[in-house]
Amino acid sequence: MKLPFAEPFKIKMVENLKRTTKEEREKYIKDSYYNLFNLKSELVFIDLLTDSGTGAMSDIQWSELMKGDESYAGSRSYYQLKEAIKDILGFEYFLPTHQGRAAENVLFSVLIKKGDIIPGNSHFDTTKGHIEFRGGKAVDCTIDEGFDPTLNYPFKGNVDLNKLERVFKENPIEKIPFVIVTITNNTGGGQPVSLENIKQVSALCKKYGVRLFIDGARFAENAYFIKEREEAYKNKTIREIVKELFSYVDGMTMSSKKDGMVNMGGFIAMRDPELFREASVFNIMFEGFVTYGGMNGRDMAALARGLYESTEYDYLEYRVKQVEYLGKKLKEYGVPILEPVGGHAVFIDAKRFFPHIPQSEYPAQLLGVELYIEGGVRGVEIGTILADRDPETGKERFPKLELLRLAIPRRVYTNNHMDYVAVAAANVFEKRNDIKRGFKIIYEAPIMRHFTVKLKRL
Ligand code: PLI
Repeated sequence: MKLPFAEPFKIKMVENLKRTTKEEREKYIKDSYYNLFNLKSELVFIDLLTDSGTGAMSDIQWSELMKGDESYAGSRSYYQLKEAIKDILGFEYFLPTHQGRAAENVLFSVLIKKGDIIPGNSHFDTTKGHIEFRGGKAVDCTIDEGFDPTLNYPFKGNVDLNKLERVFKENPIEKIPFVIVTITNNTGGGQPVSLENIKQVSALCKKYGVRLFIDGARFAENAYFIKEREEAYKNKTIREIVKELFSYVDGMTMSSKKDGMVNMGGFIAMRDPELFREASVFNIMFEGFVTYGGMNGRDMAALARGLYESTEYDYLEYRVKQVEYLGKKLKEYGVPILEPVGGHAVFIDAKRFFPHIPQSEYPAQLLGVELYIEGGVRGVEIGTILADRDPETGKERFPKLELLRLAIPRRVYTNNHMDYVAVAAANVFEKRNDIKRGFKIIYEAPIMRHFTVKLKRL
């Protein structure tokens, strides 16, 4: 018999979970104004809100914490991280930041002026927020295939070169400071970008003299998909793929809370010493001195090790296969999901789950609330609430995809947990026609409203 797949690690420490009843959860979520971000984590049984900063570190990473050097300037841990970034990603210069959005804040402070245009592939919400906060405009150039949740296409995160070139041609080129490609494309369903696409985007950017950056939060998962799905790279190692990919770009922003395998941290990495000097000024102002920038020495040491662990094939195979496993179970129960399944999360398609609920009543949020009540499982809405209002018109934006994301923390849950999640979702799906209405908003912030929104059942 062929040996079955098993996790390439064993568990050294456990964290107990608390069980609650359905009646209790109905009260908890009502008291939280139907906003899943307002729930205390101990009231959640399986927490799939995010894979960001929620992973389990390895024994070696924990031992790195003890070796961290907390010197204000010139910390040994900083140089350890600098070496790892050079070795794995190939960048000469880097600045640590306290997380990914802080990296965006620092880099965009250098590069974006009011009226600028920043093309990319479905910019993540903090990326779009930091662009719009500076009076810039994020233009989504994702391929059309990326917006069809039922289409099985291997690289749905790819940038459409025609759309990108149109942006270059239709605007004064000096208004386009850079292009940012997010790997994997989180907002679009954790979908990968092919190396061929990166190469072509890079060539187009060079032709027009526009810089190219990668939002690399999930670069290692993206590299796994390249190895599995892109013929030319099937015999390359993950690290060879990663090195080649970053060789085509000018720099990157990183939320180390994802493929950095740490609970907090981020960085900007780049090739250009002048950009490094300019960004250093903002890093010192917003984050901290250039050799710690908002990170503890020990966390930089754990991150250096995390970059090596996340680019190991065995780890990535386990990681992506667990996400696939949940997707397969949900499909078996008839729950409509976005396909193919992404690298870090399964996205349930709320438009097909609740076809009778209009986007103006937030069907993906409704699904999130019902799933919490059913099983104590917490996902996150990637839909109309997240899309915010148009900053110019003040009108709600109704995105093409209305999704509930079930993001799986790295090395945290077993496949028994995945079975539980799938049954909870199947139970909600069974009674979907008894759920007649969604929500209305009773409070919202002017930007990134999803974190603090208050809702009322209709
Ligand atoms: O949460 P931060 O500030 O460390 O990182 C921001 C960020 C940037 N880019 C991408 C692609 C992200 O996914 C991202 C954060 N993502 C979160 C929090 C998530 O739940 O997906």
